[in-house]
Amino acid sequence: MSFEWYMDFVDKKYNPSEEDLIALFKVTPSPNYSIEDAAGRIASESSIGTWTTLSTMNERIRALMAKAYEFNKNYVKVAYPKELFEEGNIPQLISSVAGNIFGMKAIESLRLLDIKLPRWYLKYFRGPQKGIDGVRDIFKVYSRPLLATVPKPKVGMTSEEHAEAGFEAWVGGIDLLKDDENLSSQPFNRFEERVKLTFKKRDAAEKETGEKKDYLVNITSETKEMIKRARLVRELGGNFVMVDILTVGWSALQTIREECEDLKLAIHAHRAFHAAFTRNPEHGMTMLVVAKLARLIGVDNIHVGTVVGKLESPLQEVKDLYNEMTSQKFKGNELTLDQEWYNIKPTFPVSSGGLHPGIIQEVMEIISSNIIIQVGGGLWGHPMGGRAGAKAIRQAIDAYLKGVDVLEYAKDHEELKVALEKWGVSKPS
Ligand code: CAP
Ligand code: MG
Repeated sequence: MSFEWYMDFVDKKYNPSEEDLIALFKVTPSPNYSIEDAAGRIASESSIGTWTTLSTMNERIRALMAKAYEFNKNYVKVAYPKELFEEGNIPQLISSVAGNIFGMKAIESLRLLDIKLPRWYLKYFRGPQKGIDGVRDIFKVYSRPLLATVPKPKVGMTSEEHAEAGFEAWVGGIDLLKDDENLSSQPFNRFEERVKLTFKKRDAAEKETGEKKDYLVNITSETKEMIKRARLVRELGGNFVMVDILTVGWSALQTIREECEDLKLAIHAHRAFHAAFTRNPEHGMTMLVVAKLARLIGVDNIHVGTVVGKLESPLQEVKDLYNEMTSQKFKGNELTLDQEWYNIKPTFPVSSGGLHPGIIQEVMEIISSNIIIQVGGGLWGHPMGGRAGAKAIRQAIDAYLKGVDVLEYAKDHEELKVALEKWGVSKPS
């Protein structure tokens, strides 16, 4: 139609500059629309355009047009000029390359696969404060996965019960106690009481074991409240806060990152809510994009999936997430883009969700032993209790690191034997 100008945003000869931000999309046009029709709309609506030509256009603004420039089957790359993005503003980035475009009628489904963040953009973010090495330095543990557990039932315990569960798990061999994603400050377990009691138990467990123990304290709440809660964690001698990064939002995460710089607190990123928009292979945004932005803002740990556990986490997705979080130079493939991280520290991948002593070895084989492993039900469901559950997990890890099959190792490790009698090597769903 004469008033349309979407094809002005398609240029297959365009050669992106190093300063361009590149987005890779999987595009399914609606019936009667070509891939170019769809791509032109994506580039237009996510940069300067709208549905019709405009009397207010001029040459300076034309220079800001995004260009759909590379087409490979349903995969389209769009290049965005630097000036489209505000320095240091993640919400604005998402509102651009992951905003209105998902609702365009000419597009049946759209998935933002990856974003290549240019070097100039990275400069405006801190990245992780501790990173993998810094988190490991807290525990002085370098040759095995760090171990975390969430007291289960995931909410319902009183503060006293929560703190007691922490003591049992820490003495059994867990490094990190973790609040569950939906535990904040409920009537039966108020934040301040839980944190004070639990850190007292943490000190007792350190005394009993002679090992460093710590606590991933879920501060998820309204932003000013999160700052208050983070300050209490620091006051009580903690080194970590946990944030449900997607339910608090990007702006709040950026604020908390600034606060944690001053408080010297590491951030554990829980990704609850991600599957609402990352799981559909045809529509939404990949967890890779979420994880890259979280690393850029500066979370120290982030959940990446298990492949073998109860929550959907496909092998390639987990491998890409692990590599993108731990490398300084990520090599892209058909569904991902190259990414250099320069001086942004790596983020510690966390594998969690339906794990138990019988399948921990598979997680380390598939992903790596340089991870944080969280085991909730697979520890608190142990017939001999939480302390034995923790021991069983440490025994399963020891077996792997010694190259011994877990069934063999269980022959002379009681806690592991009992765990395998209950769960075997089953994969929960
Ligand atoms: C795991 C968990 C975690 C999930 C999150 C839960 O408990 O505490 O929140 O791992 O998923 O509430 O389910 P279990 P992901 O160990 O008892 O399964 O790590 O994929 O973000
Ligand atoms: Mg949980």
